[in-house]
Amino acid sequence: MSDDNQVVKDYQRDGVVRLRNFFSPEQVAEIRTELDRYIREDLPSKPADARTLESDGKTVRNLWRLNLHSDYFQKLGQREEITSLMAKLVNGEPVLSGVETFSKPARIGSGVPYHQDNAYFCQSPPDMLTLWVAIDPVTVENGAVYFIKGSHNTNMLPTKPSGVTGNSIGLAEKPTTPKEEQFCATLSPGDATIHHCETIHHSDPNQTDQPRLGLLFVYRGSHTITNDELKTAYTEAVTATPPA
Ligand SMILES: O=C(O)CCC(=O)C(=O)O
Repeated sequence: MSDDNQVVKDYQRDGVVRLRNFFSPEQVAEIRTELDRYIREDLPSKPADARTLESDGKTVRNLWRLNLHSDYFQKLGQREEITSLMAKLVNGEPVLSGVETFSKPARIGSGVPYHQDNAYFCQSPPDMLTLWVAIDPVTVENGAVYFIKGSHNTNMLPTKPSGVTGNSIGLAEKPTTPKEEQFCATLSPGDATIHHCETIHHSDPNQTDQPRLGLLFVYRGSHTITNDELKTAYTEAVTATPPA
């Protein structure tokens, strides 16, 4: 079985898969340099919904819409070696619909409530996913993402507005799967995970001195369409706690 076929098999079964050395150390270094440059030189002139800040009002929690705001990240997300794998996972022509960061800075990085991404993406069929690439080491202590394997098979669960800036909608009920039984995605720089848009996941605040920067690429199959019911719930939540 080729590597890609194994990834497809694991992804379909579990709704999440970890890929070691997805980007080389050189690519990771280049991405970090470009993110730093973007924040310093470009972000100040971008609209408010290009980022979410942490509670200190100055540290970046998330960069949003980098595919629209940056040629570099748009091109990176469209590289053939990436999109050829994405095509197999979204069951069709992959459309790059987002590039963003979950930066989780040292000491101040906030948590992410239990959620399914399709509460934000609102797509039917749910042929949509996130490729999450570690730029920093990701450890249990600095806020690794926890996934509930197989939860992409449970359809969409009831949601409620979370009141969390940057993650406005979450699950109405905390899942019963204990944390010890969840998949904790510890990663080295350059490693990645791919998760289905209905896989339940969450992450804790970062109370360590080690930052935990992740760069995310979101893809959907070109055949997906907006689900009005999901969109209504999302609009209510994001209106209460913009921008995402
Ligand atoms: O990076 C994190 O802590 C959470 C990421 C997340 O929620 C997502 O990829 O949808």
